[in-house]
Amino acid sequence: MNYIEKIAEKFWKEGYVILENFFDETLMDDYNSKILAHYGVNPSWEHTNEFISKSAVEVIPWFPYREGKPYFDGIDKHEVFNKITSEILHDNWENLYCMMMFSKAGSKGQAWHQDCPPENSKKYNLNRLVYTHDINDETGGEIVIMPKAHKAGVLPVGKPHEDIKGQLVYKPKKGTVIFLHGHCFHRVMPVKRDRISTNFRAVPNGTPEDITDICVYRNMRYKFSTEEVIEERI
Ligand SMILES: O=C(O)CCC(=O)C(=O)O
Ligand SMILES: [Fe+2]
Repeated sequence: MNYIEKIAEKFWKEGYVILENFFDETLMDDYNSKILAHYGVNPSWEHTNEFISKSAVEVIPWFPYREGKPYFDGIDKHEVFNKITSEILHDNWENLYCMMMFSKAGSKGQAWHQDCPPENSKKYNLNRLVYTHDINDETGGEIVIMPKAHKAGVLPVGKPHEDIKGQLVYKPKKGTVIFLHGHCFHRVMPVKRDRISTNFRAVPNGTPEDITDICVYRNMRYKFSTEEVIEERI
């Protein structure tokens, strides 16, 4: 088995795989500045207040490629990054979108969630998270992942941020990539300093474009396109 096959094998066993020092520092510094420049001029909040208070998610998303700003091809078109993706998702996988995320210092992070409903194990998104700055004790915003939860069905009902037995907490460094299955339970801890993360989401061939429209939280299912709670979970 070559190293790319080993990475994909680990992904399918655990629901995620973390690769440190994958992208070089100068590229990450450049991208981090470009992202900060965007939020500097456009710090508006894009979710409704009901969503923020109920979901315990405080993130401002930005989709640069949808705005004709393809500034991040050094990740998007990176050969090994995409080879690993092909090994995980097989032939004819597709880019879903590139999403930048910004959380203000003092914000809650993101509650436990699955990026899309887990009922059909063949319908899922692949998160390809790339960190353009270090996440550490000073920044907060650690990512918490429940290993093997991509095969665990639906996220249990409970408090949005409460610890789950078996969870693992990670502090990704600048240049780290996390390939994370969209059904695998994950959350982001409270943010102490302004936090950026980036997600080059991909999907297997034939996945509906709106696969991530409905997100599963411990207290609800939320539909972004209509800004509605479609299920209360109690
Ligand atoms: O920002 C992170 O570290 C994780 C974000 C996340 O949950 C996602 O992009 O699906
Ligand atoms: Fe997520």
